[in-house]
Amino acid sequence: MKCTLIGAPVQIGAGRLGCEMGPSALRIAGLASMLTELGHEVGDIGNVAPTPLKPLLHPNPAIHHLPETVGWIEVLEQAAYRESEAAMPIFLGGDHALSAGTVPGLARRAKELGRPLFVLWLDAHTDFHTLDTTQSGNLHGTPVAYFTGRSGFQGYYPKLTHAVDPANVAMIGIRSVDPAERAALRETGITVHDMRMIDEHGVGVLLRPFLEKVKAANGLLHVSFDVDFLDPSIAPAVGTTVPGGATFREAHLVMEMLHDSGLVSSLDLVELNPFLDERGRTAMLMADLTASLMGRQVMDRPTPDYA
Ligand code: DIR
Ligand code: MN
Ligand code: MN
Ligand code: MN
Repeated sequence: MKCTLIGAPVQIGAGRLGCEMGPSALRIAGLASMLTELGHEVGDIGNVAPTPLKPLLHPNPAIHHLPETVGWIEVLEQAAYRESEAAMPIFLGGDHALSAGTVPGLARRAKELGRPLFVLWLDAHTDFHTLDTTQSGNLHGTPVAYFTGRSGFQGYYPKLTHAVDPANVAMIGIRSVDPAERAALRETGITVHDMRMIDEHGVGVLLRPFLEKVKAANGLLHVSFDVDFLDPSIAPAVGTTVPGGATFREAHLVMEMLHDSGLVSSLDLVELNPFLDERGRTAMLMADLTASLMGRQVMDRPTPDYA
């Protein structure tokens, strides 16, 4: 398959700096050559840069870097729309605010193809705040609310051309939800599989019906993969670690099932903060997981050496 790497060095959406180095670390971890070895045709358009800043002030005093975030959303919406025409775009983040750009761009593409867009959100967090409800003011906590069309962004984030139907969004790995997010999630059709459900049923059992739904609808599937989906013991390089995350095998199984489904049409790799990493081990794990998503089998996988 043809895939295109797109660096999105967004860091102002998170609470601490460092995600700007994420695209470099993922490239240095060897992502492109891993995908080439799997038989894919890999392009890399380098990093994109945000559109020029427009002054914007929101009444919520916690919010920081709103104009910068909007600049990233604008450029990434265009990049996602453009790059999804001829190849599978793989966005190298960058913090999760970038998905407020990539997902709407992919939704515009899906609409043009007459197919529904589905989103698999792999994260410890639901990122379901509006500009009014965020208490941290870290705008990486807002993309899902925005791209599913919740109100509370008008006049600030760009006007959405096509919202994603909340019934087409599934979240897996959830274990840190703010009260305002929880209340709002109850009102939507978003599927939330928290860690307790993974413990009890196994991640494969939870993922399979969602994949079947995408297939039955002839949908496109976007995967948004936040490093903190993973347990911090295997993935320390993220600013918002939460104990009790997905294990090495749970994460690989998700990727392997996604590959077997043949449904994935785009991918975000987000929240990697190389400043917090241990000699690149989280970057290498994210690259290896991407290789699983792109077809590497257990029996082919080199024994990892993340030490
Ligand atoms: C928290 C943390 N819900 C917030 N969100 C994070 O700041 O809104 N998302 N870390 O990835
Ligand atoms: Mn996130
Ligand atoms: Mn997260
Ligand atoms: Mn959040």
